[in-house]
Amino acid sequence: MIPSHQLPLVGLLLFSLIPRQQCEICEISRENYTALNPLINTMINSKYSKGIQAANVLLSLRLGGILNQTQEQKLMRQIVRSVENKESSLTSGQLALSILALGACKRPDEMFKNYSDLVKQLENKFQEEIKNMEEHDDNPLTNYYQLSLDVLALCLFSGNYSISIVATKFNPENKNYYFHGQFSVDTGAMAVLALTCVMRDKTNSQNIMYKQDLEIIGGHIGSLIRKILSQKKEDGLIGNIYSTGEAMQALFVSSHYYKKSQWDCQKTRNKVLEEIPKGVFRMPTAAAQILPALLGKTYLDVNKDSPCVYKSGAFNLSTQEPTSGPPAVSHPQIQVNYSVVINTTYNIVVSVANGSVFLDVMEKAQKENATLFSFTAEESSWGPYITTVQGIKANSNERTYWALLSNGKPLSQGAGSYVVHAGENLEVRWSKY
Ligand code: CBY
Repeated sequence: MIPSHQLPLVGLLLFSLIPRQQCEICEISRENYTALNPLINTMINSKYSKGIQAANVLLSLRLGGILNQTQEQKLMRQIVRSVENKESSLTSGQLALSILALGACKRPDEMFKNYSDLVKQLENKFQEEIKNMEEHDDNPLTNYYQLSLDVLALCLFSGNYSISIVATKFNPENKNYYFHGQFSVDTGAMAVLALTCVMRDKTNSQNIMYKQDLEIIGGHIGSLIRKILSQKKEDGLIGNIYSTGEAMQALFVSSHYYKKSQWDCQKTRNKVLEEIPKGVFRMPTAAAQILPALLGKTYLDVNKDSPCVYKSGAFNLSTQEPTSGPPAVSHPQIQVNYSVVINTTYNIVVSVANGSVFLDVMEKAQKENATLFSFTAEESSWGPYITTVQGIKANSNERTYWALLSNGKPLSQGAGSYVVHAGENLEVRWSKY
């Protein structure tokens, strides 16, 4: 007889014994691999100014076993340079992603051996995130997407972290899962991957202290999966096109938390495949975040102890610049309205070349009136992130940022990639998430 209070734990143990094949994974078949060529070529042929972009790309290509050793070495060197560069201090999630990428598999001529050093650094950065939350009204230094990456990397690379802190902080009702009150699918999906790693890692542990926390964490995963599924769209996407890959990964690793009838994996996959030729994934990070799911892989497949696989022969890799890109900038000029909204609205009409992006409009406006339209941007893995306008700076302790809008609606692309249209009303608005 099992005492009733132990039943949830027994259930949890049984779940963890379910063989992985039962997971709902709908990777594309080998014959259809050519559909992935634009993604892979974008990743391989881009020039990475930032190590963090290279980390996203290396992780993705390693999970797919796509690179040859020379290409891999080039990406590794860039990442190693960025983690060793003392001046550019990485955020916790950037370091976590670098660890995942560098350690995703074991190479015979391992060129980077100081994992344990990096993992120690990550333990400290994770602690700083938690400390900041305690001191600043539950706001981390970065965000919950990055805290999830932290837990995931610590879990996969045998770092130290407190399970009870994970159980408390990752409660799905925590405000950090939401922007403007809207559940962030990207964030929830990354948290599911991290929490699932913790569950798998600790379920067989003899430590009785973990029991209660693991039950709580299991509850969090269930609830996050429900929230992710509630963001399913008619066309199969989950959240938007850029969150769908990570949502798929989360659903792959947690298939016993939902019924088969609740998610049509093929429909989601086919919609994503339809979008590839349209150039939707022409940013290397966008390509890197969608690829693993299409190959049936997840970040939980990162295995620091198994050798790297190189099967680039299965793909048609070109060394040319990716062809699908924004429409070639042609001469005709177009006019757009641009405004900065704080409490007052500052308007200007600017003309830019057809095919220009949001950032070009901001630069043109700044040139015409440096007082009203001055701004600064920082390079992120998704391209430029606008940090200040008129000297007013985004601040994560206050949850403030500069939102980008077109005709009153928030954009789902950043300033460096959104292509503007004639007559459009573009806006940067001082906002709180
Ligand atoms: N990555 C991160 O730290 C970012 C996590 C993330 C959830 C991310 C989306 C998802 C991802 N896969 O990386 C995220 N965005 C966050 C957390 C945020 C907030 C950052 C605040 C903080 N303290 O860290 C914030 C402020 C709410 C935010 N994103 C703002 C914006 C707008 C940026 C405007 C600017 N000032 O430059 C913008 C453009 C939305 C808007 N209309 O204002 C925006 N984000 C977008 C569009 C996106 C998507 C990018 C898609 C694309 N093709 O460019 C996104 C993928 C992402 C990056 N944001 Co945020 C979400 C989506 O659409 N699915 C970890 C690090 C190691 O790389």
